[in-house]
Amino acid sequence: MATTPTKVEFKIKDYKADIHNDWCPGCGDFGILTALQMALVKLQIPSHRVAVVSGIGCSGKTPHYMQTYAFHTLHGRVMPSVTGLKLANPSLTVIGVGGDGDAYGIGAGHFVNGGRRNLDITYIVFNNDVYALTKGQGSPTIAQGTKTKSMAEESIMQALNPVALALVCGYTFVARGYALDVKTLTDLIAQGIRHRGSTLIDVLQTCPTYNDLHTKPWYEGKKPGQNGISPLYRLDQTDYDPRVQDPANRREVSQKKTQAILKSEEDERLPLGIFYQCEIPTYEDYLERKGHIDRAHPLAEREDIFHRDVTPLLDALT
Ligand SMILES: Cc1ncc(C[n+]2csc(CCOP(=O)(O)OP(=O)(O)O)c2C)c(N)n1
Ligand code: SF4
Ligand SMILES: [Mg+2]
Repeated sequence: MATTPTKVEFKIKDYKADIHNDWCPGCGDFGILTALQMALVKLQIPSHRVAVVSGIGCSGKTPHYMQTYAFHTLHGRVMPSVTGLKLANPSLTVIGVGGDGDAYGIGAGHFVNGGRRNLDITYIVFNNDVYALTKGQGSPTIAQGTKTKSMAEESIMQALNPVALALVCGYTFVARGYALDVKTLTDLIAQGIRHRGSTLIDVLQTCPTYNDLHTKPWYEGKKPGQNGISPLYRLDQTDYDPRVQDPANRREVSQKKTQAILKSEEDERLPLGIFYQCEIPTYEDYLERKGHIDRAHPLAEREDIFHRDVTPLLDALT
C-alpha cells in the first residue's frame, strides 16, 4: 500500500550547530543569530541549501553556530566570498554576516562594489559602533564627539551612515534592525532573504562589554533624561512606503532613495524596518543572458571541477 510522505518541517534546532558559543553574556549577537535561524525556519529553507559567510570579529563567529554550509573568510572579504559562492551555485541562499568594522571599514571597497552588482544575496551587518574583537576601538559608525568606555578619546571623525551608503552603492533592499527585538528582526531578515537582489540589513547591536553608550537600557529609553521613551520606532507602523513601484521610472527611484536617506539621517529617533526596496534584474540574470552561467548546471556541480588535474598549473608556477 502506498504511503503518503510526511511533510518535512524544519525547526530551529535544524539550523543550530552543536558547538560552544563564546560570545559574552548579554551580547546582542545572540539575538541576531536566533533571528537568522528563525527566519530560515519561517522560510523553510533546508539547511543544506544555505551558506553563511562571515568576516573577522565577534560577529564573524556566527557561521560556526549555524548548521548550514559556512565559510569564515578574511577581515573585510565577505562580499568577494559571497560573490564567488553565489555565482558557483546560484540556487543556494547565500547570507553574508559580519561587523560594522568588517563591512564599512576594511571591507568598504568590496561593500560598495557588492551593491553595484545586485547579486541575489543577503548581507547582515552587526553594528555595535566598535571593533569588539580587538577590544573596542571606535568603528566607522561611532558618532563624532562620542566615546565609549573602551576608547581613549572622543571620536573626531564623522560617523558613516550605513543606510545612505548602501543606497548610493545600489543595494536594492536596504533595512535597519535591532538585535534585541528578535521577532521583528526575524521578519525583516526573512523579507530580506526573499528579496531578489542585494539586501543590506544593518542591525543595531548591543555590546555590553565595550559599548556603554548604546546599551539595552538606552535603546529602551531607560537612561536618565530619556523619560522612558525608546529612541526606536518602526517604519511599518507609519505611512512610510519604501517600495519602488516602477523601477524604470528614474524620478520615482530618486524620490524613494531621497526619502530613505532623509529617514536614515534622523538621529533624535531611530527608524527600524525597510527604508528602500526595488526589484530589478540581478547580476546572475545578466550573466545568464550572456551565457556565462547556467542555473541548471551550476559550476559547483560540474564533475570536472572536482576531478581536475591542477599539476600543470602548479608546475607552471615553479
Ligand atoms: C587584515 C586584518 N586587519 C586587522 C585585523 C584585526 N581585527 C580582527 S577583528 C577586527 C575588528 C572587528 O570589528 P567588527 O568588524 O566591527 O566586528 P565585531 O568584533 O565588532 O563584531 C580587527 C581590526 C585582522 N584580523 N585582519
Ligand atoms: S565583546 Fe561585545 S560584541 Fe564581542 S562577544 Fe562580547 S559583548 Fe559581544
Ligand atoms: Mg563591530
